[in-house]
Amino acid sequence: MSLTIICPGRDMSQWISALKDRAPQLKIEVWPDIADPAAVEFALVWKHPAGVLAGFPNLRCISSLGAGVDALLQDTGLPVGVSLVRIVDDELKQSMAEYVCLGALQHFRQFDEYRQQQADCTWQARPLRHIGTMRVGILGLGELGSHVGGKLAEMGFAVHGWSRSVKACEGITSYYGDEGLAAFLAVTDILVCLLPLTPVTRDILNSKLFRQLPNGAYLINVARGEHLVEEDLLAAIDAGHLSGALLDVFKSEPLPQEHPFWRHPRIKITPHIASITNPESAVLQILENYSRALSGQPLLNQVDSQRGY
Ligand code: NDP
Ligand code: OXD
Repeated sequence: MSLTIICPGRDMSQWISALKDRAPQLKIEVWPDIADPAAVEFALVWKHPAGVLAGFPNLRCISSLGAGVDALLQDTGLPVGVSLVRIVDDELKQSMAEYVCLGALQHFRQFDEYRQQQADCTWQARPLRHIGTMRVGILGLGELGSHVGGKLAEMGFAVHGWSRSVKACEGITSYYGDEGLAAFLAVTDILVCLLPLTPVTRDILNSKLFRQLPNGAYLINVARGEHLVEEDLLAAIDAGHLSGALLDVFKSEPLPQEHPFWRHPRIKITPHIASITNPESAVLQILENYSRALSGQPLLNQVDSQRGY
Protein backbone atom coordinates (compact mmCIF):
# COMPACT_ATOMS: atom_id res chain seq x y z
CA MET A 1 0.00 0.00 0.00
CA SER A 2 1.41 3.40 -0.86
CA LEU A 3 0.64 7.01 -1.63
CA THR A 4 2.30 8.38 -4.71
CA ILE A 5 2.98 12.03 -5.44
CA ILE A 6 2.82 13.04 -9.11
CA CYS A 7 3.65 16.74 -9.26
CA PRO A 8 6.46 17.07 -11.84
CA GLY A 9 8.68 20.13 -11.55
CA ARG A 10 7.41 21.08 -8.09
CA ASP A 11 9.43 20.90 -4.87
CA MET A 12 7.42 18.52 -2.70
CA SER A 13 9.75 18.37 0.31
CA GLN A 14 7.37 20.39 2.55
CA TRP A 15 4.48 18.10 1.58
CA ILE A 16 6.48 14.97 2.25
CA SER A 17 7.58 16.12 5.70
CA ALA A 18 4.04 17.29 6.58
CA LEU A 19 2.69 13.84 5.55
CA LYS A 20 5.46 11.96 7.38
CA ASP A 21 5.00 14.04 10.57
CA ARG A 22 1.38 12.96 10.80
CA ALA A 23 1.63 9.45 9.33
CA PRO A 24 5.14 8.07 9.93
CA GLN A 25 4.17 4.57 8.73
CA LEU A 26 2.78 5.72 5.41
CA LYS A 27 4.80 4.64 2.38
CA ILE A 28 5.25 7.71 0.16
CA GLU A 29 6.77 7.54 -3.29
CA VAL A 30 7.41 10.34 -5.75
CA TRP A 31 6.68 9.61 -9.40
CA PRO A 32 8.49 8.44 -11.53
CA ASP A 33 10.36 6.45 -8.80
CA ILE A 34 7.65 3.89 -8.07
CA ALA A 35 8.80 0.45 -6.89
CA ASP A 36 5.55 -1.40 -7.56
CA PRO A 37 2.73 0.39 -9.47
CA ALA A 38 0.27 -2.30 -8.32
CA ALA A 39 0.80 -1.25 -4.68
CA VAL A 40 -0.26 2.37 -5.29
CA GLU A 41 -3.75 3.06 -3.94
CA PHE A 42 -3.77 6.85 -3.59
CA ALA A 43 -2.28 9.53 -5.86
CA LEU A 44 -1.69 13.17 -4.97
CA VAL A 45 -1.37 15.06 -8.24
CA TRP A 46 -0.80 18.47 -9.81
CA LYS A 47 -0.27 18.97 -13.54
CA HIS A 48 0.44 15.27 -14.02
CA PRO A 49 1.46 13.92 -17.45
CA ALA A 50 -1.69 12.75 -19.27
CA GLY A 51 -2.22 9.01 -19.19
CA VAL A 52 0.18 8.29 -16.32
CA LEU A 53 -2.57 7.51 -13.78
CA ALA A 54 -3.77 4.60 -15.89
CA GLY A 55 -0.54 2.82 -14.97
CA PHE A 56 -1.71 2.08 -11.41
CA PRO A 57 -4.14 -0.85 -11.59
CA ASN A 58 -5.23 -0.69 -7.90
CA LEU A 59 -5.68 3.06 -7.55
CA ARG A 60 -8.68 3.97 -5.37
CA CYS A 61 -8.49 7.75 -5.14
CA ILE A 62 -6.86 10.65 -6.98
CA SER A 63 -6.50 13.87 -4.99
CA SER A 64 -5.77 17.21 -6.61
CA LEU A 65 -3.07 19.14 -4.73
CA GLY A 66 -5.19 22.26 -5.13
CA ALA A 67 -8.81 23.42 -5.36
CA GLY A 68 -8.98 23.23 -9.15
CA VAL A 69 -9.34 19.94 -11.02
CA ASP A 70 -9.36 21.23 -14.60
CA ALA A 71 -5.92 19.80 -15.44
CA LEU A 72 -6.96 16.43 -14.03
CA LEU A 73 -10.23 16.27 -15.94
CA GLN A 74 -8.57 17.27 -19.21
CA ASP A 75 -6.71 13.93 -19.11
CA THR A 76 -8.71 11.66 -21.41
CA GLY A 77 -6.70 8.69 -20.08
CA LEU A 78 -7.93 8.95 -16.46
CA PRO A 79 -8.67 5.48 -15.05
CA VAL A 80 -12.41 4.81 -15.04
CA GLY A 81 -14.15 4.36 -11.68
CA VAL A 82 -11.43 5.95 -9.52
CA SER A 83 -12.75 8.69 -7.18
CA LEU A 84 -11.49 12.24 -7.55
CA VAL A 85 -11.15 14.66 -4.62
CA ARG A 86 -9.79 18.18 -4.27
CA ILE A 87 -8.66 20.59 -1.56
CA VAL A 88 -11.15 22.68 0.39
CA ASP A 89 -9.24 24.45 3.11
CA ASP A 90 -9.71 27.43 5.43
CA GLU A 91 -6.21 28.75 4.76
CA LEU A 92 -6.79 28.62 1.01
CA LYS A 93 -10.00 30.62 1.52
CA GLN A 94 -8.27 33.13 3.79
CA SER A 95 -5.43 33.88 1.38
CA MET A 96 -7.84 34.15 -1.56
CA ALA A 97 -9.90 36.65 0.45
CA GLU A 98 -6.76 38.67 1.27
CA TYR A 99 -5.83 38.87 -2.41
CA VAL A 100 -9.27 39.81 -3.75
CA CYS A 101 -10.00 42.30 -0.94
CA LEU A 102 -6.64 43.97 -1.60
CA GLY A 103 -7.36 44.16 -5.34
CA ALA A 104 -10.86 45.53 -4.78
CA LEU A 105 -9.71 48.09 -2.21
CA GLN A 106 -6.78 49.28 -4.35
CA HIS A 107 -9.19 49.89 -7.20
CA PHE A 108 -11.88 51.45 -5.04
CA ARG A 109 -9.41 53.77 -3.24
CA GLN A 110 -7.77 54.69 -6.57
CA PHE A 111 -4.24 53.67 -5.62
CA ASP A 112 -3.12 53.39 -9.25
CA GLU A 113 -4.14 57.00 -9.82
CA TYR A 114 -2.35 58.15 -6.63
CA ARG A 115 0.74 56.19 -7.69
CA GLN A 116 0.70 58.12 -10.97
CA GLN A 117 0.17 61.41 -9.08
CA GLN A 118 3.22 60.55 -6.95
CA ALA A 119 5.28 59.95 -10.11
CA ASP A 120 4.13 63.39 -11.30
CA CYS A 121 4.72 65.02 -7.85
CA THR A 122 1.02 65.98 -7.80
CA TRP A 123 -0.71 66.58 -4.44
CA GLN A 124 -4.41 66.30 -5.15
CA ALA A 125 -7.26 64.60 -3.28
CA ARG A 126 -9.67 62.73 -5.50
CA PRO A 127 -13.41 62.40 -4.78
CA LEU A 128 -14.16 59.40 -2.56
CA ARG A 129 -17.29 57.26 -3.08
CA HIS A 130 -19.04 55.57 -0.20
CA ILE A 131 -17.97 51.90 -0.19
CA GLY A 132 -21.60 50.78 -0.19
CA THR A 133 -22.01 52.22 -3.69
CA MET A 134 -19.15 50.07 -5.06
CA ARG A 135 -20.72 46.85 -6.36
CA VAL A 136 -18.60 43.71 -6.49
CA GLY A 137 -19.90 40.78 -8.53
CA ILE A 138 -18.36 37.35 -8.01
CA LEU A 139 -18.60 34.76 -10.78
CA GLY A 140 -18.69 31.45 -8.88
CA LEU A 141 -20.13 31.35 -5.37
CA GLY A 142 -18.52 28.10 -4.28
CA GLU A 143 -16.09 27.43 -1.44
CA LEU A 144 -13.80 30.33 -2.36
CA GLY A 145 -16.30 32.73 -3.96
CA SER A 146 -18.73 32.65 -1.03
CA HIS A 147 -15.93 33.16 1.51
CA VAL A 148 -14.38 36.03 -0.45
CA GLY A 149 -17.84 37.58 -0.93
CA GLY A 150 -18.50 37.42 2.81
CA LYS A 151 -15.26 39.27 3.58
CA LEU A 152 -15.97 41.95 0.94
CA ALA A 153 -19.46 42.42 2.36
CA GLU A 154 -18.07 42.76 5.91
CA MET A 155 -15.86 45.56 4.60
CA GLY A 156 -18.93 47.39 3.25
CA PHE A 157 -18.89 46.61 -0.49
CA ALA A 158 -22.26 45.81 -2.08
CA VAL A 159 -21.70 42.17 -3.02
CA HIS A 160 -23.53 39.82 -5.33
CA GLY A 161 -22.60 36.50 -6.84
CA TRP A 162 -23.46 34.28 -9.78
CA SER A 163 -23.61 30.50 -9.67
CA ARG A 164 -25.43 27.63 -11.32
CA SER A 165 -27.85 27.17 -8.43
CA VAL A 166 -29.46 29.72 -6.12
CA LYS A 167 -27.44 30.54 -2.96
CA ALA A 168 -28.27 31.89 0.49
CA CYS A 169 -24.96 33.44 1.64
CA GLU A 170 -25.16 36.18 4.25
CA GLY A 171 -24.53 39.62 2.76
CA ILE A 172 -24.43 38.37 -0.84
CA THR A 173 -27.27 38.75 -3.35
CA SER A 174 -27.62 35.59 -5.42
CA TYR A 175 -28.00 35.50 -9.22
CA TYR A 176 -27.98 32.16 -10.96
CA GLY A 177 -28.14 30.34 -14.25
CA ASP A 178 -27.74 31.68 -17.78
CA GLU A 179 -30.92 33.71 -17.26
CA GLY A 180 -29.40 35.53 -14.25
CA LEU A 181 -26.12 36.54 -15.87
CA ALA A 182 -27.15 39.76 -17.65
CA ALA A 183 -28.83 41.21 -14.54
CA PHE A 184 -25.76 40.28 -12.46
CA LEU A 185 -23.34 41.96 -14.88
CA ALA A 186 -25.45 45.12 -15.14
CA VAL A 187 -24.84 45.86 -11.44
CA THR A 188 -21.13 44.92 -11.28
CA ASP A 189 -18.42 47.60 -10.90
CA ILE A 190 -15.70 45.10 -9.91
CA LEU A 191 -16.00 41.66 -11.50
CA VAL A 192 -14.19 38.81 -9.70
CA CYS A 193 -13.85 35.47 -11.50
CA LEU A 194 -13.78 32.47 -9.16
CA LEU A 195 -15.35 29.90 -11.45
CA PRO A 196 -13.91 26.45 -12.04
CA LEU A 197 -12.61 25.92 -15.59
CA THR A 198 -15.09 23.69 -17.44
CA PRO A 199 -16.12 23.45 -21.09
CA VAL A 200 -19.01 25.83 -20.23
CA THR A 201 -16.91 28.48 -18.44
CA ARG A 202 -13.90 28.46 -20.80
CA ASP A 203 -13.60 31.90 -22.54
CA ILE A 204 -16.51 33.29 -20.49
CA LEU A 205 -14.65 36.58 -19.93
CA ASN A 206 -15.07 37.85 -23.47
CA SER A 207 -16.16 41.03 -25.25
CA LYS A 208 -19.86 40.06 -25.19
CA LEU A 209 -19.70 39.75 -21.39
CA PHE A 210 -17.60 42.91 -20.98
CA ARG A 211 -20.17 44.93 -22.97
CA GLN A 212 -22.80 44.05 -20.36
CA LEU A 213 -20.74 45.57 -17.52
CA PRO A 214 -21.16 49.26 -16.60
CA ASN A 215 -18.67 51.68 -18.13
CA GLY A 216 -15.44 51.79 -16.10
CA ALA A 217 -15.85 48.31 -14.58
CA TYR A 218 -12.72 46.54 -13.28
CA LEU A 219 -11.78 42.85 -13.64
CA ILE A 220 -10.07 40.59 -11.11
CA ASN A 221 -9.35 37.11 -12.51
CA VAL A 222 -8.10 34.63 -9.92
CA ALA A 223 -9.62 31.48 -11.42
CA ARG A 224 -7.92 30.24 -14.61
CA GLY A 225 -6.30 31.97 -17.58
CA GLU A 226 -8.52 30.00 -19.95
CA HIS A 227 -11.58 31.85 -18.65
CA LEU A 228 -10.31 35.01 -20.33
CA VAL A 229 -10.17 35.92 -24.01
CA GLU A 230 -7.03 38.02 -23.66
CA GLU A 231 -7.42 40.12 -26.81
CA ASP A 232 -11.01 41.01 -25.78
CA LEU A 233 -9.73 42.33 -22.44
CA LEU A 234 -7.06 44.44 -24.14
CA ALA A 235 -9.65 45.83 -26.57
CA ALA A 236 -12.14 46.64 -23.77
CA ILE A 237 -9.48 48.45 -21.71
CA ASP A 238 -7.95 50.26 -24.65
CA ALA A 239 -11.44 51.42 -25.73
CA GLY A 240 -11.97 52.83 -22.20
CA HIS A 241 -14.95 50.58 -21.44
CA LEU A 242 -13.09 48.66 -18.72
CA SER A 243 -10.87 50.70 -16.39
CA GLY A 244 -8.29 47.94 -15.82
CA ALA A 245 -7.62 44.48 -14.52
CA LEU A 246 -5.79 42.52 -11.86
CA LEU A 247 -4.81 39.09 -13.21
CA ASP A 248 -3.27 36.19 -11.30
CA VAL A 249 -3.77 33.41 -13.86
CA PHE A 250 -2.91 33.14 -17.54
CA LYS A 251 -3.43 30.89 -20.54
CA SER A 252 0.31 30.34 -20.65
CA GLU A 253 2.17 30.21 -17.32
CA PRO A 254 4.79 31.56 -16.81
CA LEU A 255 3.48 34.49 -18.84
CA PRO A 256 5.72 34.74 -21.94
CA GLN A 257 8.20 37.63 -21.85
CA GLU A 258 6.77 39.28 -24.97
CA HIS A 259 3.16 39.20 -23.69
CA PRO A 260 1.46 42.65 -23.78
CA PHE A 261 0.04 42.20 -20.23
CA TRP A 262 3.53 42.67 -18.72
CA ARG A 263 3.77 46.28 -19.80
CA HIS A 264 0.14 47.42 -19.98
CA PRO A 265 -0.35 50.48 -17.72
CA ARG A 266 -3.86 49.42 -16.64
CA ILE A 267 -3.13 45.76 -16.02
CA LYS A 268 -1.56 44.41 -12.84
CA ILE A 269 -0.29 40.84 -12.83
CA THR A 270 0.87 38.35 -10.21
CA PRO A 271 2.38 34.88 -10.87
CA HIS A 272 -0.54 32.59 -9.85
CA ILE A 273 -0.10 33.25 -6.14
CA ALA A 274 -3.57 34.48 -5.14
CA SER A 275 -3.87 31.46 -2.89
CA ILE A 276 -1.50 28.52 -2.51
CA THR A 277 -2.37 25.27 -0.74
CA ASN A 278 -0.56 25.11 2.59
CA PRO A 279 0.77 21.56 3.14
CA GLU A 280 0.53 21.87 6.94
CA SER A 281 -3.22 22.45 6.88
CA ALA A 282 -4.09 20.44 3.75
CA VAL A 283 -2.40 17.14 4.65
CA LEU A 284 -5.04 16.41 7.29
CA GLN A 285 -7.80 16.02 4.70
CA ILE A 286 -5.45 14.10 2.39
CA LEU A 287 -4.67 11.58 5.12
CA GLU A 288 -8.34 11.42 6.08
CA ASN A 289 -9.23 10.66 2.46
CA TYR A 290 -6.42 8.11 2.24
CA SER A 291 -7.87 6.12 5.14
CA ARG A 292 -11.45 6.59 3.88
CA ALA A 293 -10.45 5.37 0.41
CA LEU A 294 -8.82 2.28 1.90
CA SER A 295 -11.82 1.46 4.09
CA GLY A 296 -14.41 2.27 1.42
CA GLN A 297 -16.00 5.18 3.34
CA PRO A 298 -17.43 8.30 1.60
CA LEU A 299 -14.65 10.73 0.68
CA LEU A 300 -14.30 14.41 1.59
CA ASN A 301 -14.50 17.11 -1.10
CA GLN A 302 -15.37 14.75 -3.90
CA VAL A 303 -15.39 16.05 -7.49
CA ASP A 304 -18.28 15.42 -9.86
CA SER A 305 -16.41 14.63 -13.08
CA GLN A 306 -19.57 14.93 -15.20
CA ARG A 307 -20.16 18.49 -13.92
CA GLY A 308 -16.44 19.27 -14.23
CA TYR A 309 -15.86 20.62 -10.69
P1 NDP B 1 -16.21 25.38 -6.14
O1 NDP B 1 -16.38 24.15 -6.96
O2 NDP B 1 -16.42 25.28 -4.67
O3 NDP B 1 -17.20 26.51 -6.67
C1 NDP B 1 -17.47 26.71 -8.00
C2 NDP B 1 -18.62 27.71 -8.15
O4 NDP B 1 -18.77 28.02 -9.54
C3 NDP B 1 -19.96 27.16 -7.68
O5 NDP B 1 -20.68 28.16 -7.01
C4 NDP B 1 -20.68 26.78 -8.98
O6 NDP B 1 -22.09 26.89 -8.93
C5 NDP B 1 -20.14 27.86 -9.91
N1 NDP B 1 -20.24 27.43 -11.31
C6 NDP B 1 -19.62 26.40 -11.93
N2 NDP B 1 -19.99 26.32 -13.22
C7 NDP B 1 -20.88 27.32 -13.42
C8 NDP B 1 -21.63 27.76 -14.54
N3 NDP B 1 -21.55 27.15 -15.72
N4 NDP B 1 -22.45 28.82 -14.38
C9 NDP B 1 -22.55 29.45 -13.19
N5 NDP B 1 -21.85 29.09 -12.07
C10 NDP B 1 -21.03 28.04 -12.20
O7 NDP B 1 -14.76 25.94 -6.47
P2 NDP B 1 -13.77 26.76 -5.52
O8 NDP B 1 -14.50 27.93 -5.01
O9 NDP B 1 -13.13 25.85 -4.53
O10 NDP B 1 -12.62 27.18 -6.56
C11 NDP B 1 -12.90 27.93 -7.72
C12 NDP B 1 -11.68 28.00 -8.62
O11 NDP B 1 -10.69 28.88 -8.10
C13 NDP B 1 -10.90 26.69 -8.79
O12 NDP B 1 -11.54 25.81 -9.70
C14 NDP B 1 -9.56 27.17 -9.30
O13 NDP B 1 -9.56 27.21 -10.71
C15 NDP B 1 -9.47 28.59 -8.75
N6 NDP B 1 -8.36 28.74 -7.80
C16 NDP B 1 -7.35 29.64 -8.06
C17 NDP B 1 -6.31 29.83 -7.18
C18 NDP B 1 -5.27 30.85 -7.44
O14 NDP B 1 -4.30 30.92 -6.69
N7 NDP B 1 -5.40 31.69 -8.42
C19 NDP B 1 -6.24 29.08 -5.93
C20 NDP B 1 -7.36 28.17 -5.73
C21 NDP B 1 -8.35 28.02 -6.64
P3 NDP B 1 -22.99 25.89 -8.00
O15 NDP B 1 -22.55 26.15 -6.58
O16 NDP B 1 -24.38 26.31 -8.24
O17 NDP B 1 -22.65 24.51 -8.45
C1 OXD C 1 -5.71 25.76 -7.18
C2 OXD C 1 -4.69 26.73 -7.63
O1 OXD C 1 -6.57 25.39 -7.96
O2 OXD C 1 -3.71 26.97 -6.88
O3 OXD C 1 -5.66 25.36 -6.00
O4 OXD C 1 -4.83 27.30 -8.70
